[in-house]
Amino acid sequence: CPSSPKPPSSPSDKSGLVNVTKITENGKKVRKNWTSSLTILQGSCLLFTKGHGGGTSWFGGSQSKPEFTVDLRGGSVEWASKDKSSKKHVIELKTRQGTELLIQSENESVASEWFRALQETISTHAWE
Ligand code: I3S
Repeated sequence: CPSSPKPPSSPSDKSGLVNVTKITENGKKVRKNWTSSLTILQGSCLLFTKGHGGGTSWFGGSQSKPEFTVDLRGGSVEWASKDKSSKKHVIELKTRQGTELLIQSENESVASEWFRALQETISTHAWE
C-alpha cells in the first residue's frame, strides 16, 4: 500500500471521515483508541489519516501521510456484534495480516456505504 494518498483514479475509490480503532494488531489484542480519521480507499488499500483540520486537497490538505494503511486483499468485513462495541453502525474489518479494526459512523448510510465499498474491494481483489 502506498505511503501517501493519490488523487482518486477509479470510481470505487472513496474517502470520508469515520471513527476508527484497532482492536487487534498482528493477532494480539490491543487497547481501543477511537479516533476520527479521514479514511481513503485506494484500490485494495485502505489509508487512515488524522481527521481534524480542514484543507483543500481531496484527502484533507496538509495531512499527506497516512497514519497507517491496511491491505484489504484476503481480508473480511462484517457488522460487529454488540460485544465488540456499544456504538451504533460498527464495521469489523479483519486483514489477512491479523489486524482487526472497527470502523464506525453515527450516520447509518455512511457506515453502509463503507461496508459495501469494503466488501466490494475484498471480492474484487480476492484472486490476487
Ligand atoms: O471494549 P471496551 O473496552 O468496552 O471499549 C471501550 C474502551 O476502550 C473505552 O476506553 P477506556 O477503557 O480507555 O476508558 C472507550 O472510551 C470506549 O469508547 C470503548 O467502548 P465502545 O463501546 O465505545 O467501543
